[in-house]
Amino acid sequence: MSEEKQLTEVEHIKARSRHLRGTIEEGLRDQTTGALPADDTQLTKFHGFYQQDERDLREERRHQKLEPLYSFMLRARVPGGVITAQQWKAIDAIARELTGGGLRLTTRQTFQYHGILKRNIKPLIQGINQAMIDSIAACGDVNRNVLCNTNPVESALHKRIYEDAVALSKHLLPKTRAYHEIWLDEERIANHEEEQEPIYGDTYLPRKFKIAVAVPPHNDVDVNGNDLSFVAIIENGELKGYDVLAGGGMGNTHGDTRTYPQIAKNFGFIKPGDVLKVAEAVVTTQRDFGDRTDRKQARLKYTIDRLGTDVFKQHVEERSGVLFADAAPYEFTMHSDRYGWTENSDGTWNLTLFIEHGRIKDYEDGPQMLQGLLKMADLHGGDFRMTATQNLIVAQVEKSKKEAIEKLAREHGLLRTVSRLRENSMACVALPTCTLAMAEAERYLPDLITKLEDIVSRHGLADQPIVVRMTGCPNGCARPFLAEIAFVGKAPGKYNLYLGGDGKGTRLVKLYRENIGEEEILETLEPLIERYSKERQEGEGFGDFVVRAGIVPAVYDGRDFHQIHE
Ligand code: SRM
Ligand code: SF4
Repeated sequence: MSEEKQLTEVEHIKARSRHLRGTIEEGLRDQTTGALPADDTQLTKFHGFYQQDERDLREERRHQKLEPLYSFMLRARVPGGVITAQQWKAIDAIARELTGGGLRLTTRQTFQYHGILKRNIKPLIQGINQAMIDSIAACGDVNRNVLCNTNPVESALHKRIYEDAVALSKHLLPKTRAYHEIWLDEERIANHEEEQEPIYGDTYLPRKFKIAVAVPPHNDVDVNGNDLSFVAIIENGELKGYDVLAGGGMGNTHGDTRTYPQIAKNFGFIKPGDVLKVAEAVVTTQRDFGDRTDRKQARLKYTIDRLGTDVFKQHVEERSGVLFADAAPYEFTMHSDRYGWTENSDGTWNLTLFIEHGRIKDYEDGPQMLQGLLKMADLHGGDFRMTATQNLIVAQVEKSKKEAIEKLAREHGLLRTVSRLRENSMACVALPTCTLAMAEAERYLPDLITKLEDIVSRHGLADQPIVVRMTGCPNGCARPFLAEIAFVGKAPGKYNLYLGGDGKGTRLVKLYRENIGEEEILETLEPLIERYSKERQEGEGFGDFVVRAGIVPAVYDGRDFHQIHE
């Protein structure tokens, strides 16, 4: 007889939460602690924020017999990453007044505030809402911020596609009024029993859910790392429809082969008007078939691998009433942002700024990045666009203002010449705020890149754009498993080294060395880079080279990801 599996604790918390209300309001009023009750910290994610504590100070506080220094991280919902200049001024003011200072652009085209004290959460949420930004469903077991190709003003078609991304985000928002009641003091629902969640149901999804919309040849949103992606198929300047990819994701646990990153599979082509129906059908299929007994098996990628692609597709077709046509061909050739100026179809200009690991602040003895961006917001009538690689575009700049914007960017350390290696690097937040970090990422990768720059320069490869990504644990927040070289934290100062992504985000890396420190990382990589400089074929990227040379095998299915390749 098979053992009956129990629902996870998070499922019970959601079920008894009265549509995400829990006891959040009571917890906010409790002044004896800087924390919220444990159950509520699961629910606040659906409202866009996480409880954290300053990990650098944990030991010291423990010695002083003080509770950890609790604070909160809030993530906004900004589909496609577009923020007006007015909104930028508002989020800047809030960063200064109510947070630990500064902003952090994320790998999903939005921004986070860190270091918010409990008493400041409500004023902060009210502040961003006044600026017409919210944080509903930025985290939690629901559809998160929807990604969209980041230069959407380049042509009228990009605008049309961006509108689909915004519509997806809106359509899949939870319908509970909990956020409006708790944070915005709006009228309370008299009878919660009558409140409906038509798409999600009372216990929402088994796990987080992520959507991206891409415009080939640019795969800046990493379509293969999302639960669901729509890849625009454009012919003769007309949007014909989308290829629908599903079942991508990054998270896994070191050494646990039941968990793995996975590449999304292409289920076929649909018409533009069918996007919302298909997205809803994918979401409800995952709602009904996702594993609610084990959060490590609950993502859509495992549901699809368990059900099989044919059965999954049949469910989606039946629920949506949309039949998938054969997948239309498309090709990605680019993975990262186009830095510097690009011209839009309406004659305005976009300036893409490299923001190292998304961190924007005024440094005591360094660049005044916030100041610079605030001055730009004052000057320009366009908007800002956050990219899925933690960078920022000053968008729709009139030609007459180009020079002034560029000057401000240079004066405030926002426009500097960096190597191709650095430009293509990405690291997650990790320490000191991330509760799950096993090693440094954002605070360490810049130094490691400097050392790798020496190596690539020694071998004449300074101009080579190699995609390097680092995360502090295998959850994969900087999508390392789609990079060409990936470092994934195992313990303080120790990383697993993975190789072999294709530089376009369509192939997974393979584990090459386990649990190594900086010295061994450099000793391992130098001979490989030297071989690459001597043996590579015309136009061949580093990831493609290590696969062709047999240094690691090509991985297109996450189930082949784990074993180390000697
Ligand atoms: Fe992430 C959890 C930061 C993108 C996979 N992620 C976390 C938490 C909230 C830690 C926690 O649960 O306590 C991190 C907060 C750190 C901090 O102090 O800010 C965190 N994730 C981030 C961000 C800020 C990284 C960054 O450097 O930009 C990104 C915010 C995105 C956003 O705006 O929504 C971020 N996280 C991602 C991505 C990339 C993506 O979505 O394209 C992934 C991999 C894709 C995927 O989901 O498979 C990702 N984060 C995870 C996971 C593993 C999920 C899994 O399936 O196993 C966790 C842990 C979890 O959910 O249990 C996690
Ligand atoms: Fe934290 Fe791990 Fe995500 Fe990095 S990858 S932000 S360490 S959860």
